[in-house]
Amino acid sequence: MRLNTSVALCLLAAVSNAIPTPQEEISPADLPTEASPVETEANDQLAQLAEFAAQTTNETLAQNEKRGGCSLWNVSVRREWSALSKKERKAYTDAVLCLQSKPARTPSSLIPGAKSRFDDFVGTHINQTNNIHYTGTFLTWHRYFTWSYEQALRNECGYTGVQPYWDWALSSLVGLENTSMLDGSDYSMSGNGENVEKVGDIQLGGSPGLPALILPTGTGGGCVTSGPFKNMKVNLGPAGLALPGGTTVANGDGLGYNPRCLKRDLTDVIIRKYSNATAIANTILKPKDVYDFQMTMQGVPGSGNIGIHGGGHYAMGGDPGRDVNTSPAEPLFYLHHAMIDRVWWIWQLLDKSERTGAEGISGTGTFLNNPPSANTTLDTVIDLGYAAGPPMTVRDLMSTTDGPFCYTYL
Ligand SMILES: *[C@@H]1O[C@H](CO)[C@@H](O)[C@H](O)[C@H]1NC(C)=O
Ligand SMILES: *[C@@H]1O[C@H](CO)[C@@H](O)[C@H](O)[C@H]1NC(C)=O
Ligand SMILES: *[C@@H]1O[C@H](CO)[C@@H](O)[C@H](O)[C@H]1NC(C)=O
Ligand SMILES: *[C@@H]1O[C@H](CO)[C@@H](O)[C@H](O)[C@H]1NC(C)=O
Ligand SMILES: *[C@@H]1O[C@H](CO)[C@@H](O)[C@H](O)[C@H]1NC(C)=O
Ligand SMILES: *[C@@H]1O[C@H](CO)[C@@H](O)[C@H](O)[C@H]1NC(C)=O
Ligand SMILES: [Cu+2]
Repeated sequence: MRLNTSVALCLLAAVSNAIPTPQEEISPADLPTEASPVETEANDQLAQLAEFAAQTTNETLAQNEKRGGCSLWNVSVRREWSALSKKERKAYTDAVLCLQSKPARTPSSLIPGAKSRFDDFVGTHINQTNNIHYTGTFLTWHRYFTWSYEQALRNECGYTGVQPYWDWALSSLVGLENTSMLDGSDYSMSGNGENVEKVGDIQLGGSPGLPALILPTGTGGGCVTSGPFKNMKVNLGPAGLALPGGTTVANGDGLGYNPRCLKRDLTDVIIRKYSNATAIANTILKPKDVYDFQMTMQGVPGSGNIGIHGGGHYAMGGDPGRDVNTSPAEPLFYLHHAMIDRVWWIWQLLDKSERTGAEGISGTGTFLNNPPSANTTLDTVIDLGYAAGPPMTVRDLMSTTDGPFCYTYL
């Protein structure tokens, strides 16, 4: 039987009632061009920029659907920790604990300290540290790494949610320990470390010839004693751990077995100074090419600014929070890098064709090109070793929806 017109119209009306009223379309002309120095205003600007990125991504998804690819119906939407329900938060930390309980795939002859699937990721990062920071692969490598970790949680530990991110602007506004992510409850990512005596500041040596950068210590410094990760063991490292008093320690190459507690030294001063809403908005709005963008984000050596990337890492503090090589042994690493990826995603979508193609890559395969190495190109291969596979070209990792990935951000 054919639907008669009035029934069809009626159904249509019912359907359109069920769809939330679409938000006002944002045109590029409406977007801010300069970050507001007022944090709350900059935070609103960020919301608008993210909305624009989501809108642009969704237009692509609607086109992809016709081609049978990643679509509005199956795209995963990554959200801020505070936007998850308690149940969703617990499901996430349970999956992380599960990954820490699964046997490693890395042969112990290669990385003796890798004892779990979680450690496979840490070991890969330690092994490649000098080839993935201040390189042409920084953004794509960490995008693929974070995505692979999310897939491991889903495929190996029964997690059905998506990778949450850490909005630093929120921490800057309310204080780290006042966020649901770090309040130490059973539904958090655990809280601060025990408050222990700390003598002296943190000094980052930087490259030879550059002045040391001084960072204050925070309100913890000892073992994490609350929340899901209170019994967690950090197995690998340290490989380049900055300690109060200006020293840096390493346990050989950091690949040996060295079980110890997870330490944190939450430092509001650092998140406020380097990763506030104005700093994030500036990182998105000022750089017009990817060289500038990734340098601003990681901090221009010698500038005295560690960038929004350094801000998140050093605000966690502790061990391995302050260890460039071993930092993925801190479960917060993946929420931090999801935010790095989100900021990049927002920046990319301000000029999609340019910034997801060859023009969106700059740099070589070595830390500040030292020692000199070949330029990174769309054909450069990224290999996550025993953590995950398969090796992928940079080309495949430039978009969160047009290649093998299928995710977006709220
Ligand atoms: C984009 O699509 C996702 C997934 O369907 C949806 O959750 C989100 O609200 C959409 N955002 C915009 C700005 O349309
Ligand atoms: C989404 O659905 C499309 C079409 O069915 C499929 O090609 C694609 O692999 C799916 N992506 C994910 C992540 O499920
Ligand atoms: C955390 O919240 C409390 C209560 O609102 C407030 O007194 C405190 O200053 C906040 N901490 C920070 C670091 O902002
Ligand atoms: C916010 O970040 C910028 C850039 O790092 C910095 O110059 C400014 O002082 C920060 N704001 C506050 C309130 O610390
Ligand atoms: C590598 O990139 C730099 C900077 O963009 C450029 O000047 C140089 O010519 C490139 N080298 C090669 C071999 O393509
Ligand atoms: C470490 O990296 C090198 C290449 O940079 C690779 O050949 C080697 O297999 C890696 N080792 C592990 C344990 O992943
Ligand atoms: Cu890294």
